[in-house]
Amino acid sequence: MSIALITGATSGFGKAIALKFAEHGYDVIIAGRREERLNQLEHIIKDTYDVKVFSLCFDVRDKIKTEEELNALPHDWKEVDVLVNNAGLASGLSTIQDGDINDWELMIDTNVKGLLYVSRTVMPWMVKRNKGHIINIGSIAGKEVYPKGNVYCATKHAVDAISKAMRIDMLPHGIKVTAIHPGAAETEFSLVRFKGDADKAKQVYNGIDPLVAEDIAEVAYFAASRPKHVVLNDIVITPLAQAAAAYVERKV
Ligand code: NDP
Ligand code: 8X3
Repeated sequence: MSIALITGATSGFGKAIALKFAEHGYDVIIAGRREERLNQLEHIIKDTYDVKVFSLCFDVRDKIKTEEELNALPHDWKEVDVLVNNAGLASGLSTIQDGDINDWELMIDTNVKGLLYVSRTVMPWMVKRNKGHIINIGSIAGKEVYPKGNVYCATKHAVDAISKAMRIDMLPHGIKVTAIHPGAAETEFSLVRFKGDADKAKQVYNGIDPLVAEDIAEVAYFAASRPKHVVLNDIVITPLAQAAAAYVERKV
């Protein structure tokens, strides 16, 4: 039996990825801050698939708690085959001169430092076994910058750089590193970015057929299910209506 650990599994991509891996027989470790959502997902997976589920409730920004929660996993659960570093967010959309420094810190602490804390703990388990696959969820914002995207784009550029660096460091250990960079996808992402303003969030997807979480889950599982000698290193995926971060064709 294989094990997948997915951060940010309470919503959007992470939830869909956890369900997809469970559907394909993986035991899954699901992580996030919202305990009730983790419990709900744990029940759904256990009721639907014949796999085991372990829920971990922690904030990836909390270095100590992240290490403690992961290190407290039972020995067998530490044989993680696939780590999906998905937890992340955008907070706010404004020029740098008008930016809210708290938003910047939230994004840097979550998207960059949180991903590193989780990876720093889990990667040695993979190295010990000379086996594993790390899937980092970047963004099209990690490949280009767009107006008012500044710090969010910087954090996702960091994810892109970290993914490349991981690939080099993991090479002697036979561990795969895949970075998936989605464009516009309708999840809770924009609701979070606009701090609960549902109208503003909806406008992001006006007149387009956006990606949905299932699209990303399919790609993540496809990457994880290639033969041993094949690695999908870097994948940019957008909806048909999006040619680049800021080039979107709307039918309105
Ligand atoms: P959602 O808001 O639907 O999901 C985000 C997930 O991240 C939630 O499960 C949330 O869980 C978790 N999360 C956020 N902050 C923390 C934290 N501090 N500690 C632990 N978990 C946290 O958005 P998406 O599914 O769209 O986003 C998933 C990833 O995909 C993010 O990294 C995002 O940047 C990236 N992305 C999204 C795109 C989009 O258009 N939707 C496109 C490209 C990339 P909880 O709140 O329970 O902690
Ligand atoms: C999310 C996609 O274009 O809103 O990472 O930054 S975008």
